[in-house]
Amino acid sequence: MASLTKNPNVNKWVDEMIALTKPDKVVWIDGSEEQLNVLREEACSTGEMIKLNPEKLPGCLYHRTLPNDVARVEDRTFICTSKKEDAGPTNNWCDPKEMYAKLTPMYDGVMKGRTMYVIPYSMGPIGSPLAKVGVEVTDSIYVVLNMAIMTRMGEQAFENLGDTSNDFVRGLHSKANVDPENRYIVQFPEDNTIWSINSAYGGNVLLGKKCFALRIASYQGKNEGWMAEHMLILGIEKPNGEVKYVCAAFPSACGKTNLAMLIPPEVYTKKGYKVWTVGDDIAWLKPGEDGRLYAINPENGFFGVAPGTNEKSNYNALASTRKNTIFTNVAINNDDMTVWWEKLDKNPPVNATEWKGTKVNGPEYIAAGNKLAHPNSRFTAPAVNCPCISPEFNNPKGVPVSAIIFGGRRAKTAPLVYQSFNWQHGTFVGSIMASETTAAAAGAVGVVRRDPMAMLPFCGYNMGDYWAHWLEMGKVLGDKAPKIFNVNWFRTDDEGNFIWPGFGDNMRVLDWIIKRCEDAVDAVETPIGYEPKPEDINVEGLEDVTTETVKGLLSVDKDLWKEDAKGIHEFYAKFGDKLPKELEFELEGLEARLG
Ligand code: OXD
Ligand code: MN
Repeated sequence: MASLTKNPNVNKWVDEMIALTKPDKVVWIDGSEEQLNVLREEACSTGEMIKLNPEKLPGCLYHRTLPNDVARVEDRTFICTSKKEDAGPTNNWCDPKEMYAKLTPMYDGVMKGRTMYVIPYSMGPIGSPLAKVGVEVTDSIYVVLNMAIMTRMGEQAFENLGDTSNDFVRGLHSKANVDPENRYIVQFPEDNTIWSINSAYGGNVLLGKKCFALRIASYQGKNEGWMAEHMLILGIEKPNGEVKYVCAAFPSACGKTNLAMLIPPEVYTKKGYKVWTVGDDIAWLKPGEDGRLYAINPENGFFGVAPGTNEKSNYNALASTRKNTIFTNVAINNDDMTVWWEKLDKNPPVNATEWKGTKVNGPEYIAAGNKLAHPNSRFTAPAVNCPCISPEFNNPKGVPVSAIIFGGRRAKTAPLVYQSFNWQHGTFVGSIMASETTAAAAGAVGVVRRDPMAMLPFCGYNMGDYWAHWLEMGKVLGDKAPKIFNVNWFRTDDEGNFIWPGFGDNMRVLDWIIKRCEDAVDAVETPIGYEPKPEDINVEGLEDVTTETVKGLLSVDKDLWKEDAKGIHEFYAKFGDKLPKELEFELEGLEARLG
């Protein structure tokens, strides 16, 4: 099939990839519904995808991955820069020449007997000065169909690139034999290149997402004066119609999608507050003409964790999945070909197929201690489906950011919310983020790990240099910089129960944050930052939470923090002289204030 672009850089690279992988056939993806329908039919005829109930879930497809291939694989993810120190102590590193030499034979002829799909895509709205183009070649229809939801895919992306530019990210993916022993997810930031092999799971193979929009883009951002962050973007519309935008970074599976699509509690909706979703996972941020920081969501859909999503926890996410959505590794209700996952409702299907493909009696299977859906099972849903998608979603300029929020899952240390003293201190607050691990990444669950800015698995270069870039951006933005906050929805009582109700009620904390950005409310200075006066967190309409409860949620246990500071010293020590002096200074300041 003929190329869809005159761009010689794209064509040369695609020819090289064809010569390497030797597919039987090459299909350029133009993005048309017609072509996508042919691929959907083909995938359903081979069993790669399963068509779901056309009345209840129109346009929805089901896919199951191999049980060995259900999450991102951080231990097999590499940043290959010519100098090891440019990848830094938190990334796996390998010399690019060595890695190319190791992987090239694995790709040699890997697509024999298969079709290569050439996918042009834009990360960011077409025509946006903040958008970037990628081309992914893959032997997986599942990848094509997911990229069709997650990106602006097809010929239009080439229009953005033009006929001569070389500024596109080259992504080579082959599922090969889905062999976990030879699985590699490799970023070559100096070459704008990503090679992924032996996986067919989302985060490893939808190369526009984590690999490009975070790892490669963070590196590009450092060189080009912008930032690629693991952040949701939401707009809070106030009763006067004004919308304030905030970005928030949480480690994987801490409820980013839930916060992004939050429905405010009644005390707020009845006054006229509304929340608009711009993005649920990734933000690209760049200073605008007026000197403020602007954010776009480079993605075009949501690749969300299904279990736990329900009418109550996230009405908008669930609504987003009711048409044209791909479900991966959830359970099927064979009676009506719909889908089910843990906590969707209290009625697991009796006639079920669990995520690995075995027919089971759902309630009995669960009673025996099994899960019907994999804990990291996903929906890939188009952003346009979301009832609260922001009218600014496609705005090429992006949205102006008033606040940046960090957060994690900490049972005792971090209070419900605090504000940093300034951008430098805020950078410090982001750098000391920590959380308990979850099922989104392979490995142990429930272990506390440092996850600065929620970027630990996604920063495409040395995290010390990344912090320096943050500090630099603060200087560029000056007094127009967003205010920086930290939140923790996950404090527990002595029995291990969450104290704060979370979900829609997080609006009460966002309300304080917005008021702080507007200088409309006071704060109390504590050793760790500015905290609300307990009575300034609106608890009207809450059953179990009083101002007294909030007071407890805001308490700072100095001994725990002193212990934490020791851990931060250890963590910082890894970065040697790449650690910005400013952060060391902030840590010393914290310790001095703790006494
Ligand atoms: C994700 C993740 O899939 O952060 O978004 O793991
Ligand atoms: Mn994420």
